[in-house]
Amino acid sequence: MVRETLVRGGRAITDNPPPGPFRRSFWRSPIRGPWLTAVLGSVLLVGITILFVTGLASYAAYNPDLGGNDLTPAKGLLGFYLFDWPTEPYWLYRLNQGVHVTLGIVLVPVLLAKLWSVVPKLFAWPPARSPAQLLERLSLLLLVGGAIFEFATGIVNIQYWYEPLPGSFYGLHFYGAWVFIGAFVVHVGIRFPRMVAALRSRSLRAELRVDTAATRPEPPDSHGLVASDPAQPTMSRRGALALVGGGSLTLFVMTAGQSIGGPLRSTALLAPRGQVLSEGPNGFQVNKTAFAAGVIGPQTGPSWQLELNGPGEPVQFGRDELLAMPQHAARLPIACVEGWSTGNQSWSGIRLADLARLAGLPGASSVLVESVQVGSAFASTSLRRNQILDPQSLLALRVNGVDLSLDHGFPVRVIVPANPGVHNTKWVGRMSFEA
Ligand SMILES: Nc1nc2c(c(=O)[nH]1)N[C@H]1C(S)=C(S)[C@@H](COP(=O)(O)O)O[C@H]1N2
Ligand SMILES: [Mo]
Repeated sequence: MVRETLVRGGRAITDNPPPGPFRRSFWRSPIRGPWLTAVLGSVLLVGITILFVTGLASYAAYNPDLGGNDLTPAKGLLGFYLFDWPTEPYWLYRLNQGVHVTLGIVLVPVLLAKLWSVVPKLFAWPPARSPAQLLERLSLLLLVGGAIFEFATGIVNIQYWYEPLPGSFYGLHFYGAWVFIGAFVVHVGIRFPRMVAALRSRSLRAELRVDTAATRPEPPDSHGLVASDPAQPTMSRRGALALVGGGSLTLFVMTAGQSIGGPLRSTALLAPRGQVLSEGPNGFQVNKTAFAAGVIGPQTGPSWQLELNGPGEPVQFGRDELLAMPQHAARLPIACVEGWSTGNQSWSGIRLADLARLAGLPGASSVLVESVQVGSAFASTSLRRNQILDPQSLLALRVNGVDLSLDHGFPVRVIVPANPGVHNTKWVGRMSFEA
């Protein structure tokens, strides 16, 4: 008697989900099914892998193992892969960030469509059929939460909406990436065979010829994606893919130009730093103006001097003395972590290697560069040996044939090939070379 009630009670839970989204009959789209999910999933599989690799590379480019650069002090084992970021090819960081940011933005519609395609599973009933299923659902929480977190923090950062971030972007995005990628690897490991089978179940080419009227649901599946009570189609699978692809393409056209430059730059309307300011030699993008950085006083006036520190006594040079030294030229872009970059600019100034020699440390393993700006995380940076030694690495005094403008770092700024923009310190006041 007691046993029977228990069994009946159990059935009641299984068979009578609460009304609304917990019932399979609630989800009626005739195009939802394993095939559509697998198509979107395979795009994300490739895209997110590229995002992860370019993200790790981007982090390495910051030299987080040097001096004051440590962006996430407690990264511990997660920094295992760090390597010496090269200075060649000079466009490496520009390409890396362009791909990372543009791809991240372009994948947003795909991610949203993928989440839509599996949303009935969020309401699976009963919520936990077995401990194993509960564990799987918790891992999906990390997967979906991790994806939304990474995309959201990335977009917030490139749009300069720092306010909603509860901490440093670098730490949040870095740790978030590891949590997310862990869940992602588990998910792909479990679902890969199902994805391949679903992709084989119909031909993409054939599907792209099916219009709305001829659209039929996929055969019933055991995973709860195909509608049990499908509605009349209002959109074909082709239409759904075109909607997602069109959204991605629109986002591409509205952002890619900020990294690629050329004619696309004028359509990069979603990019806060995509546009050039004017045609003049100093007209290329400015991230933070001198005014915004608080560099408005006499710090950069006639009394300004560059201080070089090495093993001996510090030495000082005024701007005229620096201009009297051998000047070298380099055509290099500024490429920001946020994805925007300038075209190549013609910089001229003194080689960092020559400054290391002047400081008495020609074989310096690193240099701490400090700006006259105060109170900003961007006011100092550490560069490593290969960056000091590259003949294109300059302390620039002039750009495109004229003196640097105050906004671009007058009296002197760092410019190093393949360097993240933020490490090309402006308004430099002191350089300390270390053995
Ligand atoms: N002292 C100082 N240097 C700085 C910055 C800053 O805020 N302060 N911004 C950095 C960032 S984030 C970038 S992308 C580049 C931008 O250089 P630009 O303004 O000349 O284009 O300068 C870098 N150098
Ligand atoms: Mo930047």
